[in-house]
Amino acid sequence: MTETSERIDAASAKVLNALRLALPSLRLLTDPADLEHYGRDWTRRWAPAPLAIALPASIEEVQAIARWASAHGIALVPSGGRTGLSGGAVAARGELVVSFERMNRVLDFNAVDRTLTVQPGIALEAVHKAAAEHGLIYPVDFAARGSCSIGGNIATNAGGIRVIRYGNTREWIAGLKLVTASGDLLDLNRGLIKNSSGYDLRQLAIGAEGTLGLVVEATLRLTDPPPPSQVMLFAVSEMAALMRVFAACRSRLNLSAFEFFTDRALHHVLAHGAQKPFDDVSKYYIVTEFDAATEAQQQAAIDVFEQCLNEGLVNDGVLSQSEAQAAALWRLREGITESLAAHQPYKNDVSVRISAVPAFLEDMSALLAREYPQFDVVWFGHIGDGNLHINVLKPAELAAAEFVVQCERVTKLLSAALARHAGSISAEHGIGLVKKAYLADTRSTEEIALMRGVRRVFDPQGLMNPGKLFD
Ligand code: 2HG
Ligand code: ZN
Repeated sequence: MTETSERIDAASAKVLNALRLALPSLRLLTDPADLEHYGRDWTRRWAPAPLAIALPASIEEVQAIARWASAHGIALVPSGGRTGLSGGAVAARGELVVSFERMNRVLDFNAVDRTLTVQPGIALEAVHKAAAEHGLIYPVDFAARGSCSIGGNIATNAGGIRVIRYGNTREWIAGLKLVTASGDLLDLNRGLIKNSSGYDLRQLAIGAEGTLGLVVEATLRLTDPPPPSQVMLFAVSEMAALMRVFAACRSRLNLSAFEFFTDRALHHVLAHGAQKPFDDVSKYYIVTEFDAATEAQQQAAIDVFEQCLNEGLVNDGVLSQSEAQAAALWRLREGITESLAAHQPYKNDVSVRISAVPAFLEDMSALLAREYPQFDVVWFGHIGDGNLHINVLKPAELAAAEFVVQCERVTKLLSAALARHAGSISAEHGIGLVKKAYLADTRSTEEIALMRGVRRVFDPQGLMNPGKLFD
């Protein structure tokens, strides 16, 4: 060990001792295996190097941690399920990771307000279960439901597969408790439906990626379960047909999801154990879910399929006849991320207005074909919301760093295309560390200056998840 690293270690030990003294009951982890485990998210691009991991059990402990951090100039990285895809939960620069793993309970259900108050570390799936126990639903949903946490969903304003009907996470947050950098506790909106009393700091904190404070409690709005539904899978040959199928479906069916993926995505998900839906291969596939409570609604789905077939928009289709069949069709879409993970994919998560999707798709496919001739490029996503995911797979023989350099060059071009189509470089995964360099392409200089200003007001020392969103 060099003299400098010994000095750093001694300084770290001293600040950690100050934390132990201030909070003797706080659980702190410093084992290398824990630092590695809690210091990263699903991006796997940065080597984790946190100072330590704190596992607070109460809001008071989180407040004390924030006060200690501010006194000693230590950066804090909030941590939930660490399923993020943008590096938002990465701790690679001696930060203290604040894991909400122990703050994972349901605190309250209010039947009149139809709200569920939870701690930030609760998994999305546990929220779904808790809502179901009261005959209600929390409608935000996506494939990582079992491992992602509500705190992380709030930090990124998570979207998912039912945004088309229910909107993003921000629509469902009735109240938030936030611990600021100074250790103050803000009780924001307190479950109110109507509140016209100035700036909505709750909404500011949603999607702020932990840069404005630590979410320590959330009151979630719940709603009635949807009517029975069916799932239909379409096989489509032409890119230009995708949004025409969307228009046909939307005009006749009450949609709760409209998702797409390409033949490359199907190839990987089948290789990962999913069931083949059709004998023939098509270039594109659509998975759509819609209300099918009545015979008329079920017939409408068949009519839409026939109409699309007659107009030459689709080649084939499957309509689920049971929950098991619906789940098998969903697996083709929801299993994609996992099926690609071994290929160390470089991910884009972009959006444009729904009306701009056809023109953007044209531009994007030309750009990707031109710039990535040598790579396996997999597209899929929430096309009914204008949100596309692009996963570029790393060839086994290419070094990870070189692969990222190549993908970043193309992302710059993609970002310029998004600017032309008035889109966003991140639809639902957040900016984190991964997309900082592109933020200015789809947010104006004035907006970014104001965002930085807001951040300074909340966190003058810049200790709350620094380096995420912007430097
Ligand atoms: C999804 O829609 C997730 O499945 C993950 O947002 C997307 O892996 C991805 O790029
Ligand atoms: Zn998604």
